[in-house]
Amino acid sequence: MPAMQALPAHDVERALQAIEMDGFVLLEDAISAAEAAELAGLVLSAPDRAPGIRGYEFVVSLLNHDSRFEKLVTHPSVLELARHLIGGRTDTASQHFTWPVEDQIRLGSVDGLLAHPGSEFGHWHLDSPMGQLNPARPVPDFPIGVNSFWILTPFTKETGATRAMPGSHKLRHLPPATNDSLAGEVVCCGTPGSVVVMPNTVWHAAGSNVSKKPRIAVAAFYQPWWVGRLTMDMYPVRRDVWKTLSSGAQALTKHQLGWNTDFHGALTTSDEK
Ligand SMILES: O=C(O)CCC(=O)C(=O)O
Ligand SMILES: [Fe+2]
Repeated sequence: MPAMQALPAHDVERALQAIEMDGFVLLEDAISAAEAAELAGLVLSAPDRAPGIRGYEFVVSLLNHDSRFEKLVTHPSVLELARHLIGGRTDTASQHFTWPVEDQIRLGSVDGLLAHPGSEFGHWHLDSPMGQLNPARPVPDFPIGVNSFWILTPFTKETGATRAMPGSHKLRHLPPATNDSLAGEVVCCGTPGSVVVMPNTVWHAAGSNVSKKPRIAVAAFYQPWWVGRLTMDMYPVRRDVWKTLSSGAQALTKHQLGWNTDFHGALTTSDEK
């Protein structure tokens, strides 16, 4: 079974090469195992859930639950990769406009990815907005978002680790509409505290958790400064919470303060399930 490339968390240069070659990369031990365990517990106690496939829940809007999640979203290597992949130009010479460097990437969402024991295989997809584009047209050859999947409990085939297709970022079309295994897929195995960085040009799908424990991850999704609220299930950080965040996390989420909060979609709280 082929594996994804795994690198020390500080090695941004080689991580970019791995992303260029395969589409995604694992940064190992980007936070400590103890921090991962603490955050896994906080995902389990977070109240706002949106259902996924059977046995699977998105635990939405984690910064509103606990500001300790800002440790993930402001991780310097992940930010550097996101900035490189989707940030604006930093040279002023050939552009008639520029955008402040510190505002070139923004956070779309910070959600827990909770695959309970017995969860089903997820569907192969590209993250928003690629799946909303015209499927009869080529997928852009540049990303319009970068996801980071923080591994908080062990990711193995048995626990339902995310599956991903190396090289799919160069295919320029959507994956087949299936949740079956695809030839050439890799299972994104990793230990708690590691993070998979994956631009939204990469085919991927959740695995099925056949273990006895929940599989817990956090997805922090970064967008370029020229992209707005992609879906109504991206929930904004609350203003009172935003005021308590670090300046780095504030810069990444400030745009969300303008998002309408009247719409709550299929959001439920755990005592309403
Ligand atoms: O939970 C997983 O393994 C995948 C989740 C996913 O694809 C996503 O949140 O975009
Ligand atoms: Fe996804």
